[in-house]
Amino acid sequence: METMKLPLLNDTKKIDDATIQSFRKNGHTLIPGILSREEVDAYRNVINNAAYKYNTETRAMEDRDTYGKAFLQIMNLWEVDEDVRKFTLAKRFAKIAADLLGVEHVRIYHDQALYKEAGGGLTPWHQDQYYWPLDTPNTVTMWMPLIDITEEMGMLTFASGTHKTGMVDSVAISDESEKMLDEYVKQNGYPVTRPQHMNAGDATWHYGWTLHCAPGNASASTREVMTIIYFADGAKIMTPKNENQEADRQRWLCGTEPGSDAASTLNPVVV
Ligand SMILES: O=C(O)CCC(=O)C(=O)O
Repeated sequence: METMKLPLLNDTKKIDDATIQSFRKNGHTLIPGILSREEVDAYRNVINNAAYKYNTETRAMEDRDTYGKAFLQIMNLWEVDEDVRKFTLAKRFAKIAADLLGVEHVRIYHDQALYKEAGGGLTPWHQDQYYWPLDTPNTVTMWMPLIDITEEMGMLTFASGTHKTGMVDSVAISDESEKMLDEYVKQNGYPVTRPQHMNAGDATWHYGWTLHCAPGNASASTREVMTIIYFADGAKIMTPKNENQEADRQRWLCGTEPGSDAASTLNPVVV
């Protein structure tokens, strides 16, 4: 029944050239109003149901490490929930990803719901692509709040221009990455910026190499965010550089051999 009522997101929205240029220069951009209020409300319901159904975190906040305190992380809901599938495989989002990257076709890497609970901790500085055994820098994450959010709910925060360097340090998201990469950002004078406010259905977009972090959630509400990671079609799988990349190769690329196209059944072309 629910399925019948969901708005389909298979039309496309044109992104202006200034937004594309700013994304490529700074490594991130904010695009407002990708979903209407009605659309985001419908998918918020769907994503919330799936996220809480598949969440496996049960520890009290004080018993978690820094990564665990940062958010509930519920991954690849499109694989297990046919309504979330309509969101993650939506052409409206994928076409924006392709236009930002300047490519014809993009594939899905994975989706993840990132719910920063009330009182949840900071998200340490990190680079997403440290985790990904992909041979292209043409990767992008869409980060979309499902409710209106302010800075103090854990707004995503970027160090502009950091995507141009590739891997800064071989460090996973942790207290260590927070310390090392914070120093790196300060020492190199990268501008640090975040939106003050985002409406539900707006989204930020960042390259896989863009350094980013988020403050803790000082509000009384959970910061409900859904993310989708895309990469340019034609990318190949690299020999994993660390054990996290090997785990990703197994999980998100179905164990496909290094040197092959990154094109497993979990990586459909979406546009
Ligand atoms: O939601 C957050 O706090 C962090 C998000 C993030 O690191 C990402 O989407 O790449």
